[in-house]
Amino acid sequence: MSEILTQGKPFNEEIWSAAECLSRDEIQALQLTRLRETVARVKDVPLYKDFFQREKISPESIRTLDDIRRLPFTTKAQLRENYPLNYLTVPREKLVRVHGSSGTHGKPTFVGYTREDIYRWADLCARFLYAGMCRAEHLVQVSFGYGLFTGGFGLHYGIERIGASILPAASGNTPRQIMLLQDLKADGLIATPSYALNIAEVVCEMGIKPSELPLKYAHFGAEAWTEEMRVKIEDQLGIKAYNNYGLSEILGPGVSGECRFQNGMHIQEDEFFVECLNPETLEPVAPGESGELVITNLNKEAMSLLRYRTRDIAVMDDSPCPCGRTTRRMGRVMGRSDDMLVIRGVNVFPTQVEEAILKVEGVTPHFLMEVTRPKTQDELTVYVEIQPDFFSDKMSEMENLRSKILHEIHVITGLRVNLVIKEPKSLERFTGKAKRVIDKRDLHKIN
Ligand code: DLL
Repeated sequence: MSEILTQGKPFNEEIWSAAECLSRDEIQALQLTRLRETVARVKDVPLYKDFFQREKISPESIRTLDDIRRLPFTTKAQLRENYPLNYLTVPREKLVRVHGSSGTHGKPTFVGYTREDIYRWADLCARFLYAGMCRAEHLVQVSFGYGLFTGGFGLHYGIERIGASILPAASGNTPRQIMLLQDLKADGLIATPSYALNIAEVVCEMGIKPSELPLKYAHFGAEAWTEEMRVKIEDQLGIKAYNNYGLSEILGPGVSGECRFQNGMHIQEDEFFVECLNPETLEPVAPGESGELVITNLNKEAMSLLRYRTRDIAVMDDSPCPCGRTTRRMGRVMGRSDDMLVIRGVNVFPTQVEEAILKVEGVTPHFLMEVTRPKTQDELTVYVEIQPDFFSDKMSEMENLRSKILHEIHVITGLRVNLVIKEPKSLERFTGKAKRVIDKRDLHKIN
Protein backbone atom coordinates (compact mmCIF):
# COMPACT_ATOMS: atom_id res chain seq x y z
CA MET A 1 0.00 0.00 0.00
CA SER A 2 1.23 3.46 -0.79
CA GLU A 3 1.05 5.05 2.56
CA ILE A 4 2.38 8.04 4.41
CA LEU A 5 2.27 6.37 7.80
CA THR A 6 2.36 9.24 10.21
CA GLN A 7 1.83 7.18 13.32
CA GLY A 8 4.39 7.96 15.95
CA LYS A 9 5.02 11.48 14.68
CA PRO A 10 3.38 14.26 16.67
CA PHE A 11 0.16 15.44 15.09
CA ASN A 12 0.71 18.96 13.83
CA GLU A 13 0.02 21.28 10.94
CA GLU A 14 2.71 19.65 8.79
CA ILE A 15 0.87 16.34 8.93
CA TRP A 16 -2.59 17.54 8.01
CA SER A 17 -1.54 20.14 5.48
CA ALA A 18 0.47 17.52 3.57
CA ALA A 19 -2.82 15.83 2.75
CA GLU A 20 -5.34 18.64 2.84
CA CYS A 21 -3.58 21.50 1.07
CA LEU A 22 -2.49 19.80 -2.15
CA SER A 23 -3.14 21.43 -5.51
CA ARG A 24 -6.02 19.98 -7.56
CA ASP A 25 -3.49 18.30 -9.88
CA GLU A 26 -1.66 16.74 -6.95
CA ILE A 27 -4.87 15.47 -5.34
CA GLN A 28 -6.07 13.98 -8.61
CA ALA A 29 -2.73 12.32 -9.34
CA LEU A 30 -2.75 10.76 -5.85
CA GLN A 31 -6.36 9.63 -6.29
CA LEU A 32 -5.60 8.03 -9.64
CA THR A 33 -2.62 6.10 -8.24
CA ARG A 34 -4.69 4.93 -5.30
CA LEU A 35 -7.70 4.06 -7.44
CA ARG A 36 -5.50 1.77 -9.53
CA GLU A 37 -4.13 0.18 -6.36
CA THR A 38 -7.68 -0.30 -5.10
CA VAL A 39 -8.71 -1.99 -8.36
CA ALA A 40 -5.74 -4.33 -7.99
CA ARG A 41 -6.65 -5.03 -4.37
CA VAL A 42 -10.30 -5.94 -4.94
CA LYS A 43 -9.96 -7.93 -8.16
CA ASP A 44 -10.63 -11.30 -6.51
CA VAL A 45 -13.40 -10.15 -4.17
CA PRO A 46 -16.66 -11.95 -5.08
CA LEU A 47 -18.44 -8.59 -5.26
CA TYR A 48 -16.33 -7.52 -8.23
CA LYS A 49 -14.50 -10.52 -9.70
CA ASP A 50 -16.97 -11.49 -12.45
CA PHE A 51 -17.61 -7.91 -13.44
CA PHE A 52 -13.89 -7.19 -13.74
CA GLN A 53 -13.36 -10.26 -15.94
CA ARG A 54 -16.36 -9.55 -18.12
CA GLU A 55 -15.58 -5.85 -18.57
CA LYS A 56 -11.82 -6.38 -18.74
CA ILE A 57 -11.13 -4.10 -15.78
CA SER A 58 -7.54 -4.03 -14.60
CA PRO A 59 -5.43 -1.37 -12.88
CA GLU A 60 -3.92 -0.48 -16.28
CA SER A 61 -7.36 0.01 -17.80
CA ILE A 62 -7.97 2.91 -15.36
CA ARG A 63 -6.26 5.73 -17.22
CA THR A 64 -8.01 8.78 -15.80
CA LEU A 65 -10.23 9.44 -12.80
CA ASP A 66 -13.21 9.53 -15.17
CA ASP A 67 -12.66 5.82 -15.71
CA ILE A 68 -14.19 5.33 -12.27
CA ARG A 69 -17.47 5.38 -14.20
CA ARG A 70 -16.51 2.03 -15.71
CA LEU A 71 -16.44 0.47 -12.25
CA PRO A 72 -19.52 -1.21 -10.74
CA PHE A 73 -21.63 0.25 -7.96
CA THR A 74 -21.82 -1.48 -4.59
CA THR A 75 -24.97 -1.56 -2.50
CA LYS A 76 -25.82 -2.42 1.07
CA ALA A 77 -27.88 -5.36 -0.27
CA GLN A 78 -24.74 -6.82 -1.88
CA LEU A 79 -22.86 -6.54 1.40
CA ARG A 80 -25.71 -8.36 3.10
CA GLU A 81 -25.55 -11.12 0.51
CA ASN A 82 -21.88 -11.50 1.37
CA TYR A 83 -22.51 -11.64 5.12
CA PRO A 84 -20.62 -11.63 7.42
CA LEU A 85 -17.31 -10.55 5.84
CA ASN A 86 -17.05 -12.14 2.42
CA TYR A 87 -15.54 -9.01 0.93
CA LEU A 88 -12.24 -8.80 2.77
CA THR A 89 -9.09 -8.12 0.76
CA VAL A 90 -6.77 -9.56 3.41
CA PRO A 91 -6.77 -12.91 5.22
CA ARG A 92 -9.07 -12.85 8.25
CA GLU A 93 -6.12 -13.13 10.64
CA LYS A 94 -4.79 -9.74 9.49
CA LEU A 95 -7.85 -8.02 10.98
CA VAL A 96 -7.35 -6.26 14.28
CA ARG A 97 -10.92 -4.91 14.65
CA VAL A 98 -14.44 -5.52 13.40
CA HIS A 99 -17.23 -2.95 13.67
CA GLY A 100 -20.79 -3.15 12.42
CA SER A 101 -23.44 -0.79 11.22
CA SER A 102 -26.69 -0.80 13.11
CA GLY A 103 -28.87 -2.56 10.57
CA THR A 104 -32.54 -1.78 10.65
CA HIS A 105 -32.98 -5.15 8.94
CA GLY A 106 -31.82 -7.44 11.71
CA LYS A 107 -28.19 -8.34 11.24
CA PRO A 108 -25.51 -5.65 11.12
CA THR A 109 -23.17 -5.13 8.19
CA PHE A 110 -19.66 -5.90 9.39
CA VAL A 111 -16.55 -3.94 8.57
CA GLY A 112 -12.97 -5.12 9.06
CA TYR A 113 -9.82 -3.12 9.80
CA THR A 114 -6.13 -4.02 9.71
CA ARG A 115 -3.65 -2.37 12.03
CA GLU A 116 -2.74 0.12 9.29
CA ASP A 117 -6.42 0.90 8.72
CA ILE A 118 -6.82 1.67 12.41
CA TYR A 119 -3.79 3.99 12.39
CA ARG A 120 -5.03 5.75 9.28
CA TRP A 121 -8.53 6.05 10.71
CA ALA A 122 -7.09 7.75 13.80
CA ASP A 123 -5.23 10.20 11.51
CA LEU A 124 -8.38 10.95 9.54
CA CYS A 125 -10.44 11.63 12.66
CA ALA A 126 -7.58 13.68 14.11
CA ARG A 127 -7.55 15.77 10.94
CA PHE A 128 -11.17 16.85 11.08
CA LEU A 129 -11.09 17.27 14.86
CA TYR A 130 -8.04 19.52 14.52
CA ALA A 131 -9.77 21.50 11.77
CA GLY A 132 -12.59 22.02 14.28
CA MET A 133 -10.37 23.42 17.04
CA CYS A 134 -9.41 20.31 19.03
CA ARG A 135 -5.89 20.70 20.41
CA ALA A 136 -3.43 18.62 22.44
CA GLU A 137 -4.06 20.59 25.63
CA HIS A 138 -7.82 19.89 25.61
CA LEU A 139 -10.00 17.37 27.41
CA VAL A 140 -12.73 15.94 25.20
CA GLN A 141 -15.76 14.04 26.44
CA VAL A 142 -16.89 11.28 24.09
CA SER A 143 -20.62 10.74 24.57
CA PHE A 144 -21.04 8.30 21.70
CA GLY A 145 -21.75 4.66 22.30
CA TYR A 146 -18.65 2.46 22.36
CA GLY A 147 -19.33 -0.84 20.65
CA LEU A 148 -20.08 -2.08 17.18
CA PHE A 149 -21.00 1.52 16.28
CA THR A 150 -17.95 3.21 14.76
CA GLY A 151 -18.55 6.59 16.43
CA GLY A 152 -17.13 5.96 19.92
CA PHE A 153 -13.90 4.18 19.03
CA GLY A 154 -13.34 6.19 15.84
CA LEU A 155 -13.41 9.55 17.56
CA HIS A 156 -11.64 8.17 20.63
CA TYR A 157 -8.49 7.29 18.71
CA GLY A 158 -8.65 10.53 16.71
CA ILE A 159 -8.60 12.59 19.90
CA GLU A 160 -5.79 10.46 21.30
CA ARG A 161 -3.86 10.94 18.04
CA ILE A 162 -3.96 14.71 18.52
CA GLY A 163 -2.58 14.18 22.01
CA ALA A 164 -5.67 15.56 23.76
CA SER A 165 -7.16 13.72 26.76
CA ILE A 166 -10.31 11.71 26.42
CA LEU A 167 -13.11 11.20 28.83
CA PRO A 168 -14.83 8.12 27.41
CA ALA A 169 -18.22 8.81 28.99
CA ALA A 170 -20.20 6.84 26.36
CA SER A 171 -23.86 7.74 25.94
CA GLY A 172 -26.67 7.81 28.49
CA ASN A 173 -27.18 8.95 32.08
CA THR A 174 -27.41 12.59 31.11
CA PRO A 175 -27.14 14.22 34.58
CA ARG A 176 -23.88 12.28 35.07
CA GLN A 177 -22.63 13.47 31.67
CA ILE A 178 -23.19 17.04 32.84
CA MET A 179 -21.45 16.42 36.14
CA LEU A 180 -18.43 15.05 34.23
CA LEU A 181 -18.40 18.00 31.85
CA GLN A 182 -18.43 20.42 34.74
CA ASP A 183 -16.13 18.72 37.21
CA LEU A 184 -13.45 17.75 34.73
CA LYS A 185 -13.87 20.96 32.72
CA ALA A 186 -14.12 19.36 29.31
CA ASP A 187 -13.26 21.66 26.41
CA GLY A 188 -14.91 19.53 23.74
CA LEU A 189 -17.91 17.23 23.42
CA ILE A 190 -18.51 14.41 20.94
CA ALA A 191 -22.12 13.27 20.47
CA THR A 192 -24.99 12.97 18.06
CA PRO A 193 -26.72 16.33 17.65
CA SER A 194 -29.90 14.88 19.12
CA TYR A 195 -28.07 13.69 22.22
CA ALA A 196 -26.46 17.12 22.56
CA LEU A 197 -29.93 18.59 22.49
CA ASN A 198 -30.94 16.23 25.24
CA ILE A 199 -27.87 17.28 27.28
CA ALA A 200 -28.65 20.97 26.64
CA GLU A 201 -32.19 20.48 27.93
CA VAL A 202 -31.02 18.84 31.15
CA VAL A 203 -28.36 21.57 31.61
CA CYS A 204 -31.16 24.11 31.45
CA GLU A 205 -33.36 22.15 33.89
CA MET A 206 -30.46 21.98 36.34
CA GLY A 207 -30.35 25.77 36.27
CA ILE A 208 -26.85 25.88 34.77
CA LYS A 209 -26.18 28.81 32.45
CA PRO A 210 -24.22 28.22 29.22
CA SER A 211 -21.53 30.59 30.52
CA GLU A 212 -21.01 28.34 33.55
CA LEU A 213 -20.17 25.36 31.36
CA PRO A 214 -16.49 24.98 30.50
CA LEU A 215 -17.29 23.57 27.02
CA LYS A 216 -15.90 25.43 24.01
CA TYR A 217 -16.82 23.26 21.05
CA ALA A 218 -18.48 20.04 19.95
CA HIS A 219 -18.21 17.72 16.99
CA PHE A 220 -21.55 16.27 15.97
CA GLY A 221 -22.24 13.58 13.43
CA ALA A 222 -23.88 10.22 12.72
CA GLU A 223 -27.28 11.70 11.86
CA ALA A 224 -28.83 14.48 9.85
CA TRP A 225 -29.33 17.86 11.51
CA THR A 226 -30.04 21.38 10.36
CA GLU A 227 -28.46 24.82 10.56
CA GLU A 228 -31.40 25.85 12.79
CA MET A 229 -30.48 23.04 15.17
CA ARG A 230 -26.85 24.19 15.16
CA VAL A 231 -27.89 27.70 16.23
CA LYS A 232 -30.08 26.28 18.98
CA ILE A 233 -27.41 23.97 20.44
CA GLU A 234 -24.62 26.54 20.12
CA ASP A 235 -26.79 28.99 22.06
CA GLN A 236 -27.91 26.57 24.72
CA LEU A 237 -24.44 25.19 25.44
CA GLY A 238 -22.41 28.30 24.62
CA ILE A 239 -20.19 26.45 22.12
CA LYS A 240 -19.18 26.16 18.46
CA ALA A 241 -20.68 23.02 16.91
CA TYR A 242 -18.94 21.33 13.97
CA ASN A 243 -20.44 18.74 11.66
CA ASN A 244 -18.65 15.55 10.63
CA TYR A 245 -19.72 12.72 8.37
CA GLY A 246 -18.90 9.11 7.70
CA LEU A 247 -20.39 5.66 7.46
CA SER A 248 -19.25 2.30 8.73
CA GLU A 249 -19.20 0.50 5.38
CA ILE A 250 -16.59 2.94 4.12
CA LEU A 251 -14.69 3.47 7.39
CA GLY A 252 -16.79 5.15 10.07
CA PRO A 253 -16.42 8.82 11.03
CA GLY A 254 -13.57 10.53 9.16
CA VAL A 255 -14.88 10.80 5.61
CA SER A 256 -15.40 14.56 5.99
CA GLY A 257 -15.64 17.25 8.63
CA GLU A 258 -16.00 20.97 9.09
CA CYS A 259 -13.22 23.42 9.81
CA ARG A 260 -13.60 26.49 12.02
CA PHE A 261 -15.43 28.34 9.23
CA GLN A 262 -18.36 25.89 9.52
CA ASN A 263 -19.12 26.19 5.82
CA GLY A 264 -19.37 22.59 4.68
CA MET A 265 -17.43 19.43 5.41
CA HIS A 266 -13.97 19.02 3.88
CA ILE A 267 -13.81 15.64 2.20
CA GLN A 268 -10.62 13.70 2.92
CA GLU A 269 -9.93 13.24 -0.75
CA ASP A 270 -6.65 11.40 -0.36
CA GLU A 271 -8.66 8.48 1.08
CA PHE A 272 -12.08 8.73 -0.58
CA PHE A 273 -13.33 9.47 -4.04
CA VAL A 274 -16.78 11.00 -3.68
CA GLU A 275 -19.23 11.29 -6.56
CA CYS A 276 -22.55 13.14 -6.32
CA LEU A 277 -25.03 11.41 -8.62
CA ASN A 278 -28.65 11.63 -9.56
CA PRO A 279 -30.03 8.58 -7.72
CA GLU A 280 -32.31 7.66 -10.63
CA THR A 281 -30.06 8.13 -13.65
CA LEU A 282 -26.78 7.59 -11.76
CA GLU A 283 -25.29 10.43 -13.78
CA PRO A 284 -23.38 13.27 -12.08
CA VAL A 285 -25.63 16.12 -10.96
CA ALA A 286 -24.96 19.68 -12.11
CA PRO A 287 -22.79 21.79 -9.75
CA GLY A 288 -24.84 23.07 -6.83
CA GLU A 289 -27.54 20.41 -7.24
CA SER A 290 -28.18 17.80 -4.60
CA GLY A 291 -27.47 14.17 -5.35
CA GLU A 292 -26.61 10.85 -3.76
CA LEU A 293 -23.08 10.51 -2.44
CA VAL A 294 -21.34 7.53 -3.98
CA ILE A 295 -18.02 6.78 -2.31
CA THR A 296 -14.98 4.74 -3.32
CA ASN A 297 -12.31 3.78 -0.79
CA LEU A 298 -8.86 4.69 -2.08
CA ASN A 299 -6.63 3.44 0.67
CA LYS A 300 -8.27 0.88 2.93
CA GLU A 301 -6.44 -2.36 3.37
CA ALA A 302 -8.89 -4.83 4.92
CA MET A 303 -11.77 -4.03 2.60
CA SER A 304 -12.33 -1.45 -0.09
CA LEU A 305 -15.67 -0.65 -1.63
CA LEU A 306 -16.09 0.66 -5.15
CA ARG A 307 -18.74 3.31 -5.77
CA TYR A 308 -20.68 2.54 -2.60
CA ARG A 309 -24.21 3.91 -2.83
CA THR A 310 -24.57 5.66 0.50
CA ARG A 311 -28.19 6.82 -0.11
CA ASP A 312 -27.14 10.08 1.56
CA ILE A 313 -28.28 13.20 -0.25
CA ALA A 314 -26.06 16.30 -0.23
CA VAL A 315 -24.61 19.07 -2.40
CA MET A 316 -20.92 19.35 -3.32
CA ASP A 317 -19.06 22.63 -2.95
CA ASP A 318 -15.91 23.37 -4.93
CA SER A 319 -15.48 26.96 -3.80
CA PRO A 320 -12.26 27.84 -1.95
CA CYS A 321 -12.35 27.79 1.85
CA PRO A 322 -10.66 30.58 3.83
CA CYS A 323 -9.02 27.97 6.07
CA GLY A 324 -6.58 27.12 3.26
CA ARG A 325 -7.56 23.49 2.87
CA THR A 326 -7.98 22.72 -0.81
CA THR A 327 -10.24 19.70 -0.49
CA ARG A 328 -13.76 19.72 -1.94
CA ARG A 329 -16.52 20.19 0.58
CA MET A 330 -19.93 18.64 0.97
CA GLY A 331 -22.94 20.40 2.42
CA ARG A 332 -25.07 18.97 5.17
CA VAL A 333 -26.59 15.59 4.46
CA MET A 334 -30.27 16.40 4.06
CA GLY A 335 -31.17 12.83 4.84
CA ARG A 336 -30.94 9.35 3.45
CA SER A 337 -32.94 8.61 0.35
CA ASP A 338 -34.48 5.72 2.31
CA ASP A 339 -35.59 8.16 5.07
CA MET A 340 -37.23 10.32 2.48
CA LEU A 341 -40.99 10.07 2.74
CA VAL A 342 -43.12 10.40 -0.32
CA ILE A 343 -46.42 11.83 0.83
CA ARG A 344 -49.04 12.23 -1.88
CA GLY A 345 -46.24 12.56 -4.41
CA VAL A 346 -44.25 15.12 -2.41
CA ASN A 347 -40.77 14.21 -1.15
CA VAL A 348 -40.13 15.15 2.48
CA PHE A 349 -37.05 14.71 4.64
CA PRO A 350 -37.27 14.90 8.44
CA THR A 351 -34.62 17.67 8.29
CA GLN A 352 -37.10 19.84 6.38
CA VAL A 353 -39.62 19.49 9.18
CA GLU A 354 -36.87 20.26 11.71
CA GLU A 355 -35.93 23.38 9.77
CA ALA A 356 -39.57 24.50 9.55
CA ILE A 357 -40.57 24.04 13.18
CA LEU A 358 -37.42 25.72 14.47
CA LYS A 359 -38.39 28.88 12.64
CA VAL A 360 -41.32 29.30 15.03
CA GLU A 361 -40.64 30.89 18.40
CA GLY A 362 -41.67 28.71 21.31
CA VAL A 363 -41.28 25.38 19.51
CA THR A 364 -38.65 22.91 20.73
CA PRO A 365 -36.54 20.76 18.37
CA HIS A 366 -38.25 17.61 19.66
CA PHE A 367 -40.60 16.24 17.02
CA LEU A 368 -41.93 13.06 15.52
CA MET A 369 -43.42 12.31 12.12
CA GLU A 370 -46.03 9.62 11.71
CA VAL A 371 -47.16 8.41 8.33
CA THR A 372 -50.43 6.57 7.91
CA ARG A 373 -52.68 5.61 5.04
CA PRO A 374 -56.22 5.72 6.45
CA LYS A 375 -57.84 5.10 3.06
CA THR A 376 -56.04 5.46 -0.21
CA GLN A 377 -54.03 8.57 0.54
CA ASP A 378 -51.00 9.03 2.74
CA GLU A 379 -51.31 11.31 5.74
CA LEU A 380 -48.44 12.86 7.60
CA THR A 381 -48.92 13.80 11.23
CA VAL A 382 -46.25 15.91 12.87
CA TYR A 383 -46.01 15.91 16.65
CA VAL A 384 -44.12 18.86 18.08
CA GLU A 385 -43.31 19.81 21.62
CA ILE A 386 -43.48 23.40 22.66
CA GLN A 387 -41.62 25.24 25.38
CA PRO A 388 -43.33 25.34 28.80
CA ASP A 389 -43.78 29.12 28.78
CA PHE A 390 -45.52 28.94 25.41
CA PHE A 391 -48.02 26.34 26.56
CA SER A 392 -51.22 28.20 27.25
CA ASP A 393 -54.86 27.62 28.27
CA LYS A 394 -55.92 30.30 25.87
CA MET A 395 -57.36 28.78 22.71
CA SER A 396 -56.45 31.78 20.60
CA GLU A 397 -52.76 31.64 21.57
CA MET A 398 -52.52 27.95 20.84
CA GLU A 399 -54.34 28.38 17.54
CA ASN A 400 -51.96 31.15 16.59
CA LEU A 401 -48.97 28.94 17.32
CA ARG A 402 -50.52 26.05 15.38
CA SER A 403 -51.09 28.11 12.29
CA LYS A 404 -47.52 29.47 12.38
CA ILE A 405 -46.07 25.94 12.58
CA LEU A 406 -48.36 24.65 9.82
CA HIS A 407 -47.46 27.61 7.65
CA GLU A 408 -43.70 27.04 8.00
CA ILE A 409 -44.08 23.32 7.29
CA HIS A 410 -46.11 24.13 4.21
CA VAL A 411 -43.62 26.73 2.97
CA ILE A 412 -40.66 24.36 3.33
CA THR A 413 -42.19 21.04 2.32
CA GLY A 414 -45.16 22.09 0.20
CA LEU A 415 -47.33 19.77 2.29
CA ARG A 416 -50.41 20.25 4.39
CA VAL A 417 -49.92 18.01 7.41
CA ASN A 418 -51.82 17.16 10.57
CA LEU A 419 -50.26 18.79 13.58
CA VAL A 420 -50.38 17.63 17.17
CA ILE A 421 -48.96 19.99 19.76
CA LYS A 422 -47.50 18.04 22.62
CA GLU A 423 -46.81 19.08 26.17
CA PRO A 424 -43.23 19.84 27.13
CA LYS A 425 -41.13 16.71 27.71
CA SER A 426 -43.70 14.28 26.33
CA LEU A 427 -41.79 13.03 23.28
CA GLU A 428 -38.96 10.53 23.47
CA ARG A 429 -35.37 11.75 24.05
CA PHE A 430 -32.39 10.02 22.42
CA THR A 431 -28.88 9.17 23.52
CA GLY A 432 -27.68 8.04 20.07
CA LYS A 433 -29.24 8.49 16.67
CA ALA A 434 -32.72 9.99 16.90
CA LYS A 435 -35.70 8.20 15.39
CA ARG A 436 -37.97 10.82 13.90
CA VAL A 437 -40.24 8.80 11.63
CA ILE A 438 -42.84 6.15 12.34
CA ASP A 439 -44.21 4.70 9.16
CA LYS A 440 -47.50 2.96 9.83
CA ARG A 441 -48.33 2.32 6.20
CA ASP A 442 -48.42 -1.32 5.38
CA LEU A 443 -45.70 -1.12 2.77
CA HIS A 444 -42.48 -3.01 2.39
CA LYS A 445 -39.54 -0.65 2.43
CA ILE A 446 -37.27 -1.24 -0.50
CA ASN A 447 -33.57 -0.72 0.08
O1 DLL B 1 -22.82 7.04 11.85
C1 DLL B 1 -20.45 6.96 11.41
C2 DLL B 1 -20.27 8.21 12.16
C3 DLL B 1 -20.11 8.16 13.52
C4 DLL B 1 -20.21 9.43 11.50
C5 DLL B 1 -19.90 9.33 14.22
C6 DLL B 1 -20.00 10.60 12.19
C7 DLL B 1 -19.84 10.54 13.57
P1 DLL B 1 -23.27 4.41 10.53
O2 DLL B 1 -23.84 4.04 11.83
O3 DLL B 1 -22.90 3.34 9.57
O4 DLL B 1 -21.96 5.24 10.73
O5 DLL B 1 -24.30 5.40 9.84
C8 DLL B 1 -23.95 6.03 8.64
O6 DLL B 1 -25.25 7.98 9.25
O7 DLL B 1 -24.90 7.00 5.83
C9 DLL B 1 -25.62 8.94 7.13
O8 DLL B 1 -26.93 8.61 6.73
C10 DLL B 1 -25.62 9.20 8.63
N1 DLL B 1 -24.66 10.25 8.97
C11 DLL B 1 -23.41 10.11 9.44
N2 DLL B 1 -22.87 11.34 9.67
C12 DLL B 1 -23.80 12.26 9.31
C13 DLL B 1 -23.86 13.68 9.30
C14 DLL B 1 -21.86 6.44 11.37
N3 DLL B 1 -22.87 14.45 9.73
C15 DLL B 1 -25.04 6.98 8.24
N4 DLL B 1 -25.00 14.25 8.83
C16 DLL B 1 -24.69 7.75 7.00
C17 DLL B 1 -26.03 13.51 8.40
C18 DLL B 1 -24.94 11.56 8.86
N5 DLL B 1 -26.04 12.17 8.40
